Amino acid sequence: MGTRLAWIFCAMITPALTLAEDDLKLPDPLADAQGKPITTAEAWEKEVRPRTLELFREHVYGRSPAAPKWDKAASTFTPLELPADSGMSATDCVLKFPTPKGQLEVKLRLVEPKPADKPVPLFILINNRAPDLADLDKPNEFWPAAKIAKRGYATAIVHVAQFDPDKNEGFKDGVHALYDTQPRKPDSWATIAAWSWGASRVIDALSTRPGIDPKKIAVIGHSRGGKAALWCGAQDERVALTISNDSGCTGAALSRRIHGETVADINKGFSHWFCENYHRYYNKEQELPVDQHQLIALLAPRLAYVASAKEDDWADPLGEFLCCVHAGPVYRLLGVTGLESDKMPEAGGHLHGGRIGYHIRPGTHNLTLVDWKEYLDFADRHWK
Ligand code: GTR
Repeated sequence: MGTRLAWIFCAMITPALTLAEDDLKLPDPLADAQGKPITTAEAWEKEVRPRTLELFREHVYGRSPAAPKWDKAASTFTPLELPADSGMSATDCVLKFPTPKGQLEVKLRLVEPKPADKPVPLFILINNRAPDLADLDKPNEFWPAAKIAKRGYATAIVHVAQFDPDKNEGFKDGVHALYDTQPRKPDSWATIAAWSWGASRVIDALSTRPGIDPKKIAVIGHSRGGKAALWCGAQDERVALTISNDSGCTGAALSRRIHGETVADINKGFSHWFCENYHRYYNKEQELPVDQHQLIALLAPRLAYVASAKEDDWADPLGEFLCCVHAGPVYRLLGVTGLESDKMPEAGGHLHGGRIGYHIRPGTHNLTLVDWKEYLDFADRHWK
């Protein structure tokens, strides 16, 4: 404990973070299978990136099935009535996908700015909270659709329960009922991976919509939804900007810091979120073949954003920041800057200049208007 406090103190006063590396013994994100650091973008793309993805599949999130073909003809898009001066249009979409055991139906609400003279970027929010956050008659901070539209962005909200209800019932419902075969394997996908896979199904459909710019699709999630957003962005390279809002343990926080929620805590509290293999690492973080900075590295050179809340100690804000710092070598190898600085901002501050954005907001665990403003500012800076 003493060492950890001393380390936090050092990290706060010095921009150099070599001590963190020594202390945490993080896996080198650029190491090949023999442990030797690679030096070319090609080796990253062909060798280390696929291997890193496989390690996360096998040991953490589990393996998801291949994408089904979106059934465009069977899907429906129903416009909602909104006041003419609302500055937006809204559409209820019901997407259909054939699966091995019947049809998957995905419902979502899409809000687009109006008028729009060219295709616009899209923010897909993975909603792990109440379904009525999608209700446009009840404006809320979690999905401030009208405000997002006013900034010139489209946004869609999709509820996680239709992919997999957030409960441990032995993987009998949601997409597991449509895909899984028994017995389950130690690396079978679980709930977080099902949500990530679901967000990719939304991209299947909305990336073909004429009003949407398919090169500017962001996937965002809060907390458990943020873990899902990161895993979605890691696997699905159509995601141009991946946003983790307070995702914490097995999201954007380094597991080896053992601060706040640990691998044992999360697996005991939510035994249905990750694959069975991940349960082998209770109090054995050092034995994990990957740590979460490598998940951010899988987003490189695409845009990534990690946000923390100052009082959200359970999610380990410093661990989330360091995760971004330690993804940096991969961004650099690919010729771009990850975080623009290794120095953690004070609460209220942000880093928007690099391909990895970061902010820490005063206050507690939540997705708020303050967070959304930061995300939209970051998107403006990199996309407009
Ligand atoms: C907590 C859990 C976190 C986080 C959070 C949430 O109870 O320990 O990992 O996901 O729930 O989703 O709000």
